[in-house]
Order: sequence, then C-alpha cells, then structure tokens
Amino acid sequence: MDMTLRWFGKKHDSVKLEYIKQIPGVTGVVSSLHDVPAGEPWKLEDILELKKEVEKAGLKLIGIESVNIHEDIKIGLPSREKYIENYKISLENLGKADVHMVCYNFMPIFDWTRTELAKQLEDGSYVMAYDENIIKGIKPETMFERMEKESGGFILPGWEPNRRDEIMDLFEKYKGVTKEKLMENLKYFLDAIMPVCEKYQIKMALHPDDPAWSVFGLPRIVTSEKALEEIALLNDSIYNGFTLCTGSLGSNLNNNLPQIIRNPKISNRIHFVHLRNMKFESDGVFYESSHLSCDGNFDMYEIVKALYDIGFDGVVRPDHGRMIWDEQARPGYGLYDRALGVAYLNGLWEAIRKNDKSNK
Ligand SMILES: [Mn+2]
Repeated sequence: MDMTLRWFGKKHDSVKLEYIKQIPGVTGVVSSLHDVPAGEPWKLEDILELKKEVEKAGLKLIGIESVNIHEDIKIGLPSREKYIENYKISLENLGKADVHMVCYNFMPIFDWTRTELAKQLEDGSYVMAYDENIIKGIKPETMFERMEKESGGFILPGWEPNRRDEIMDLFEKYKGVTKEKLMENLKYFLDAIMPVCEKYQIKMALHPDDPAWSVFGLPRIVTSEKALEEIALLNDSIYNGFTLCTGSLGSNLNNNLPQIIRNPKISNRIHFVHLRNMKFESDGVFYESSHLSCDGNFDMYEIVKALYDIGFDGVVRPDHGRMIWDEQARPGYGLYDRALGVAYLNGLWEAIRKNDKSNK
C-alpha cells in the first residue's frame, strides 16, 4: 500500500512538499497539471517537470488526480474523437514518464458539490458540509457564486470561475443525455483508451460521483455497488478500475462500504482509495468529520480491514480534512488534519496486519 497525499502543485497549493515528506509513512503524492484545460493533451516535458519537483522533495509522483474528461466525451458529441485522441496522448506521455495510475471522474458539468466550505463545529474547527435541501432550492448559477465566495481565493477543481459562462450552454447540451446514454459514452471512452492503458500499464481509477446521486437534474452513473459492477463489465481490462472514495460512495447511506470493497467483481479493480469519514445529521445532510470512526458514521476499522483482507496494495490517501489550528489552505486540503488522518489510518493498518495470524 502506498500512502500518499494530494498536492495541487506549487502554484495552487499552500502545503509544501517538504511538509508532506515529514508525515510518517507518506511515500508520495498524487498531483495534476492544473493549468492544462480538460481536453488538451499533456506534454511529456510538463509531466517530467512536475515529477522532478516532487522527487526533489524525496517523494514519488505515484499517480495523477486527475486527468479531466472533456464534456464532449461525456455528452457523446462527434468532437469527442479529437478529445479522446488528446486523452490518449496524455496517457502515453504519462506512461513514458513512468506514471501508472490515473484518477478521473465522469460527472457531467460539476465536480464534487458541497453547500458549505467552512462550517464551524463546536470545537472551533471548520469542515465542508452538504445539505440536499439547499441544492433543491437553488439554481446552478447561484451555486457557482456560492462556491467561489467560500473558496478563500483558491480555485476549486471543476468550479473554475472561467467555466461559469459555459455552464448554461452545457446544461443545454446535456438535454437528452440519459443515464443510459452517459454509460454508453463511458464505454466508448474506455474502449478507446484501454489499448493505451494496456501498453503503458496505466490503471484508470474512476472516481465515484459526489454526492452519489443526480444534482441539478443532471445524470450521474457512478453511485452504487451495482453501478460499479456494471462499469467493471463495460471493458474487461483490469486497467478499467476505480477510485474507492468512502466520502463519495458513502454519501448515500444505502452504500455498504466494506461490502463494496469485498465484492469480488469490484475488489481487484480498486486502484486508488480515498479515505474520509462523514457525520450525518439526516439523510442527505452531512459534514466531513475527522477521520476517526467515533467522529462520523463510517466504521473506519471495518473499511481498512476490508482493504487489508482483499490484499489491497494500491495507492491510498486521506481525503478531505477539517481546517484546524488556524491553518489557511484550500478547503478540505489543509496539511494538519490530513496528517492526523494518515497517522490514524497507518495505525489501523499496522494493528490489523499484526493481528493477522496468517501473516500474509
Ligand atoms: Mn474522493
């Protein structure tokens, strides 16, 4: 298992690689070329530069989060051919740079959605929160302004201010794109890129939709155990895999996380894991708590145990953390609480491993 942290690059992240290096047990980071717009091919030299910077700090660039998918691919427009070709170039260059894990998502228009980016808890910490009742009552444009206002000056993936004008246009283009159609378009994309992934041994790790249901009337397909089973069948290659994100799949309390991890149709395709806990106030109303089992609704021991039992040896990272100790950072991506998350998850892993009498 490779314990990592997400790092947004020198230009977009307040957390230094040197600090990440000081967290016990962290061997690398997952990062991205955040200045390359979705649909553009990644240049080998840019990837190598990022890699060099990470390695200079004594860390490994273990994977990419994310190489974003152009909307035309998701919508299934004829122009997708060009964008798929570009995506293949990006994958090829990543392979040449010896990077073998790529996280991506297939959510229409919006990336992850929260209604509050800095909700204060009783202990003074700040967390991200979601309230389905607020989403139901507002238009997407309003949501965009809300995210921008609360982001503390950082550009959030999927919520880039320059996308605002595209949004209404995109809503128009998504008319008629049903869940079935979106699933077909995912298959089309996977079938096209899998030969490149096979050649360069790049594990594609599809991130679940967050939250795991449709928002603003847009279709969403990566939402449940059944959906993951269906997606695994879209393309046989083992490189067609998943990011098991507890926070995203877990947003729907009907999703049994340890059961999903142990599902043999899914388990060997888990290439990347995001671990975080969430506290539910009611169905569809939650905030992102500390990683500890006792602070949220998920039993983190059972989740890590399931990963251990399936022999998981991929990439893992703590997910969003709280903002504590007056840290100023990207919402969800401060150093301190994610470091606490790493320490806790490493502790769980060591205890489970040492209690395993079979000692595999
Ligand atoms: Mn995640």
